[in-house]
Amino acid sequence: HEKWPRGDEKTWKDNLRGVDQSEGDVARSFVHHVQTSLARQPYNLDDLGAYQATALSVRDNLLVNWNETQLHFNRKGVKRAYYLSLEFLMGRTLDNALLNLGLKPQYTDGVDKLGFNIENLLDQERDAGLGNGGLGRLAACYLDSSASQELPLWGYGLRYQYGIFQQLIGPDGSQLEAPDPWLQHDNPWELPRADVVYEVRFYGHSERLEGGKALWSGGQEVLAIAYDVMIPGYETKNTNNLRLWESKPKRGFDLNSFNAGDYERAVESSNSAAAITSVLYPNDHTTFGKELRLKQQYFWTAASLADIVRRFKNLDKPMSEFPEYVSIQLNDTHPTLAIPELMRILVDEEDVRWDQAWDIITRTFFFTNHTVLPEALEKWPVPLMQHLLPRHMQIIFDINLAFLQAVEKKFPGDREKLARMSLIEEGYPQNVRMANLACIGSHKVNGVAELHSELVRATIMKDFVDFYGVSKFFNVTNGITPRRWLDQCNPGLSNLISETLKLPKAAFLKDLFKLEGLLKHTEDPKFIKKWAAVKQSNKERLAHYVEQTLGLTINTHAMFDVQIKRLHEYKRQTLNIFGVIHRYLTLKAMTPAERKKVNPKVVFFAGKAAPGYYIAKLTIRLIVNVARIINDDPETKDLLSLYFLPDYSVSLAEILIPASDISQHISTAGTEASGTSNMKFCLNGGLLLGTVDGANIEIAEEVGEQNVFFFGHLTPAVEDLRYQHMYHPVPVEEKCPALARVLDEVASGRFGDGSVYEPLLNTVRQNDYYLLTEDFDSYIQALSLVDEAYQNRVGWIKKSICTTAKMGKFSSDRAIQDYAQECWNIESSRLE
Ligand code: B1N
Repeated sequence: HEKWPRGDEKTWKDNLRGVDQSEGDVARSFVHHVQTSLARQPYNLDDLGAYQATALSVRDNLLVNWNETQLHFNRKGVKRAYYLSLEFLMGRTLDNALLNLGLKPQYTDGVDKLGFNIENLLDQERDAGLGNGGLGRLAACYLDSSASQELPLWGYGLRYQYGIFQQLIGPDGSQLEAPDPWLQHDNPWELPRADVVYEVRFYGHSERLEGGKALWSGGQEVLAIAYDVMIPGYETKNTNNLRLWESKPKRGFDLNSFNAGDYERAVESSNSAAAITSVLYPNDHTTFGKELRLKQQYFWTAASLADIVRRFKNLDKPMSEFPEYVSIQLNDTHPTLAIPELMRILVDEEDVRWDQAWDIITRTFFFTNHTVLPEALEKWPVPLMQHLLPRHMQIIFDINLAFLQAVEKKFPGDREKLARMSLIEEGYPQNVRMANLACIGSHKVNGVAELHSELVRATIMKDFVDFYGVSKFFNVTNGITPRRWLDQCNPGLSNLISETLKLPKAAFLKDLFKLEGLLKHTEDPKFIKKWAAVKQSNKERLAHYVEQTLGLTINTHAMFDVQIKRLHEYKRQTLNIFGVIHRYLTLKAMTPAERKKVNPKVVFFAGKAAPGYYIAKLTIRLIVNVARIINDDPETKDLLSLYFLPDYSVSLAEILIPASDISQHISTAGTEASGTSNMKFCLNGGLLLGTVDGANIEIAEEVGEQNVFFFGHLTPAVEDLRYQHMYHPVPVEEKCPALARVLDEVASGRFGDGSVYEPLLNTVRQNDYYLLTEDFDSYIQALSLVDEAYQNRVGWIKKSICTTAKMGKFSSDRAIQDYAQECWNIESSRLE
């Protein structure tokens, strides 16, 4: 690399000076892209065109840094880590890129000179919604942190044509789904890599050869094409890569069928190849056993491993050293096929002996579990896997045989243990248990918050803890990037913090523990006033958004109470809406004099339901219809109003979170693995109303229990309570009269045809698996403690400041360092 490959060295060097970044140069580069890349006329350039020109200009900066980062790490021959995730919920890129590059002022002025407002241009960008919720957004935060910490980490995922569906609310209040064509106007943040292409095989047959090898042939071959997304670090030139794969037919059409006059068959193979990466599966926490989903998983892991192995081979090291140069993090069980796939590559293609290959595997992979809910544990029918991936099925059986022999040796005669630990679940059909495979193929297994990791050890992985010892199982509490979730979404607060701490923003955005410095100022009345003013203006920003998009007017002097997350029974949006109805009934029963003492409150919900999740969709319908009634009630509407904001997304979260006074994280204890929006609210000075679950617990440890509103039963009680509900049911009327009253009001038709909600009400009246009847009273009590605390406004603001001040632990920079040190053994290296 030290010699210029061709031509005149000086000409190269003179022209390789990078991209200019002064304000005048910004304008020049913008206009250049308008003229050439976009081929548009300046006089009819709209905001969308101006956004595109800005994005292309910023991208030039990223590309230079991206290239140099790859060269830098290649030259150093460093160990790399790879984050395999089916979901990367990136949201928008332009604002983040400007912030991380430190170019926001130059671009603000540059586009201003040309007659555009930067904020309006930022609003033109579509979210990259390649994920469902927390798991996908976590992956995005980790990419930001690894680039910012100058760690050599790449993400690998799929380039879905359609991301998470767009949510609409129909006339009767139900969720409707529309496709999300996010790639419609070209995506400036990706770079197609026509030269990075792999062939991926499906179906066919596998013939065993001597020495444990096999020959897999026939079937269907499709192409995987790489698209690279640049991931800029904050205050560094280091720019990492997210490589997304697109599927394409290997041949545009099958010439044989074409000649036979069967046009439909000829294009069929091309249709099915393209289908693989066409759409993100919109379910979280459930598995459907769909063949196309298994195809996605294999397509992605095969392409990613081929790429990783090729990069390793460029180092010219023996295969035995693979784990010294490569660590692979499995984001949940979705990429577990990477384990048998690497076995296949090593044994069948690289002539590595079986035992040595298995040793390489178990030093390379690391596995993160994100849920203990049984319906989310992935299983694939053996016949399906045999058909689609015959060689992998053989490998899984062979791994299982050796593994069960080792278990038998350690626990002789324990047939039940063997049956539980087997990679194969018996039944008709048999199933492959992906979590068991991910566990035994990985060096370490982690959960995502202390309680959750403990539950992983005590429940789904208990037998494996007995077998391997406890040190294989550990915790990495999730984190969030303070760049997006403080500075970008709440510039007012970020500026106030910087001014108060007398530190440049970079100081606390890179070391979030520095926020503790705010604690010194909690008694300063001027600071308290400024803090309150920032919250107020964020509420107004949200109200403005709602006015613009829904045409509704919001009282910004009310308390803002927010619950935004995927709709799921375990997250208990039902508890919240029943609480709202309870509040409404209470208000209705008050005299006007009593009402005068009540503090006004606005309740916000947002979130998507999986399209096939009937109860979750019914919950949305109930929320929307309750809102229609109570927002229209002249007696109460100034004291209580309710909004369901459609089409929740990363961008909407960036507006909602900074505006919240209190947010709700109210899952049945032991069901929410971590939660990450709880961290985002607290970082932005919102207080937390929650159960003793997931990361809520660690947040309370940091900020002090006096600053968190906890309620409800604890995890150890849940199992017993469920048992009682099963075998000694008590009617709701007896167990919890207040809740029974609410259910009756819904059933009676007060919020529209009550019979519609019968199935939803029955989930509570019948076995109440998520224990609403057990937690409702203490929930209502916690809500009144919130009201009481809010009456003392200065006291509330002090709580808010103390909360933000103690969020240091929840930076994803800390989390990514935990992974880098505990698992991957990779080192930071700064590009100068
Ligand atoms: O992962 C987040 C956690 O903060 C949340 O508590 C947890 O619920 C979430 C199957 C999932 N767990 N499992 C999923 C997503 C998609 C899918 O197809 C399961 N998501 C979580 C980050 O750790």
